[in-house]
Amino acid sequence: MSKRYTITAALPYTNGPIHIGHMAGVYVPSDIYARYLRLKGKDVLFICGSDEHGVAISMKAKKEGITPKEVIDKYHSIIKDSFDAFGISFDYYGRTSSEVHHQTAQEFFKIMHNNDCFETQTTEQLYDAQEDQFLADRYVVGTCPKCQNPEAYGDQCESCGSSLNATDLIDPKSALSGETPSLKTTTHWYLPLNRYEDFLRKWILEEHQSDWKPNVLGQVKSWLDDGLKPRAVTRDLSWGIPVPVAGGENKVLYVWFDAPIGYISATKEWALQEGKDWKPYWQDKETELVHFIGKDNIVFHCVIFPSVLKAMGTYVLPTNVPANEFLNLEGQKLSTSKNWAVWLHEYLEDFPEKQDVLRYVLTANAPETKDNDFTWHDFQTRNNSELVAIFGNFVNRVMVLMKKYYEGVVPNPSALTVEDNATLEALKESPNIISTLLEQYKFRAASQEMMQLARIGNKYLAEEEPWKLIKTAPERVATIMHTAIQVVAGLAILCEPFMPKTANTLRNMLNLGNLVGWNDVGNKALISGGHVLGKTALLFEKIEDDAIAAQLEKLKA
Ligand code: B3M
Ligand code: ZN
Repeated sequence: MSKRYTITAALPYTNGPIHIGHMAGVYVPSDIYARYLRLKGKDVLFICGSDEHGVAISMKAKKEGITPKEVIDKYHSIIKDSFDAFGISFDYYGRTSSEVHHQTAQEFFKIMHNNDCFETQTTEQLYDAQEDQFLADRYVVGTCPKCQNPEAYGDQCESCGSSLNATDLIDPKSALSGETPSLKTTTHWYLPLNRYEDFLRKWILEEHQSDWKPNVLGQVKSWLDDGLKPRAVTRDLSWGIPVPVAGGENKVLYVWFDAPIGYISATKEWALQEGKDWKPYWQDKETELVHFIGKDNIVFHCVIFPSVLKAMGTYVLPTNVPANEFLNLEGQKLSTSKNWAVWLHEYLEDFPEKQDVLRYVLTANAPETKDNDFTWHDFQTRNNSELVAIFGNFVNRVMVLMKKYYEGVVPNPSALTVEDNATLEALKESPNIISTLLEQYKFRAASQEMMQLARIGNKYLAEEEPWKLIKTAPERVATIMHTAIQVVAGLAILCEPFMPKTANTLRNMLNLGNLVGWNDVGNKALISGGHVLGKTALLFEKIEDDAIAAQLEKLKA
């Protein structure tokens, strides 16, 4: 394991709220990874922030009849509140409209410009005469020349992930007027990605062939096989970071040039706030940099941003980019514009205090290797038959019996049986199995191993039936209950990355404090005889059919 971890989560555009697709794809897995490493005692910096430039925001502003500034202020706080409510434990959540970010992005551009990392090209670009607006990025929609997706944008096709020049689109239409664009000459600065092909092929397809996910390697390989082309890193737009060199008047940095630099700016802002040095987290070879993103962001995090970092010369490159695929909802693509989504802030209104249920279900069904589907029926089933019937039931029975037989004071055990030892052996093995899976970014499987430990505890109690022995063999019961409470304590720690709220409740119920960490699970009695337990609290409750029916109604409305 490395000396230091810089973990980044994709900066959400502040043109709308966060939905379950964002959580499943990026924010829950990155938070699981950060929390796990902290529990292992590692030096972790978990960074995110709002992505506040780009055409998507200008279009939202135009649609709502407000300014881009009003749009980003509105959604920056909605998004930040959602992350806080769901326990997404960023060490710092910044925003790319900040002064530090503008300076950092402009500094990157100036250094690269002075080192001849760019080429300038005067070309004919798509233009909407009626709106007097050049049409780049989401200002233009057309057919993707690679995969024929009819809804590709000027800079990217979200279906096949390709990064495009607007003039590549087949049958382009202005997203502003719906008209077919004309052409108008303009000059931009281009990042000649072709210069980085050999470096990218060696770094990714050779050095990381074995530890990067196949879906990521596949996309990168297809672009490299096609040959990389220069990509414009400036735009004829008014909303964005001004181009800081002569000739850059009325032009701004392309949002995907500036946004990933936002990870570094946010690190600087964190360091300023904490009185720390930001450089080791981005410029020390011992730092492990991991980018958590959705698959539509792979080209920017595996090709463009690494090329920028390479050009800058003093930065580390990501050791992994474990991109997830997409989550669908009730069999259809999540869609902000069609309001076919489960918005986090609305989920909390309907299911207050049930953040961990959603975190667990989105992890158990995460689209880690292929697109996956979220259904409300599955949400209900996982809650009722796993969280309530196994995890919650096991913990509750142990706590109730501890109270009933011992006034909440853990008894001392006597001789252990084969069954007791088998259960304690499973407890000892569980953290290692989960660690291996988490360090391979297999969060889905890791969550099921955590649930398996609860299953083992539940089964142990059901088979040992202490309630039948309490009169005839009280010492045996004391041993069973001492064994069972070790499993409950293990769960309190092992469930924390996945369900932090539940872990906190459990730690309080057990009076476990914060001294116990991941490495202690299974290696010593987490709770010894004489330990006074806290008050029992309900961890989960059944979700009834009518609550699910109401969600389906709402979705279809
Ligand atoms: N905001 C795209 C997205 O939300 C973009 C991510 C930026 S990460 C530097 O999918
Ligand atoms: Zn495509």
